[in-house]
Amino acid sequence: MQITLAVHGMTCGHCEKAVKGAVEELNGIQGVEVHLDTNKVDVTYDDVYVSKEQIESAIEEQGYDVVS
Ligand SMILES: [Cu+2]
Repeated sequence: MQITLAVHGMTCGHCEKAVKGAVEELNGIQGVEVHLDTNKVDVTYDDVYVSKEQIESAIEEQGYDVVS
């Protein structure tokens, strides 16, 4: 599975690391790419192990808003 999430509130390299790290800690994540310029996060994952909802929650727990 490959999804692109729109995430509000990411402004710098620290935010990028926080989001990337939180998502990478989940099971079944194959790749995470954060695009600060477009506020997008690309996630590649195996949906046997992790759901889109869990990925969104992990990002929100870091204090960022997932808007799509
Ligand atoms: Cu930041």
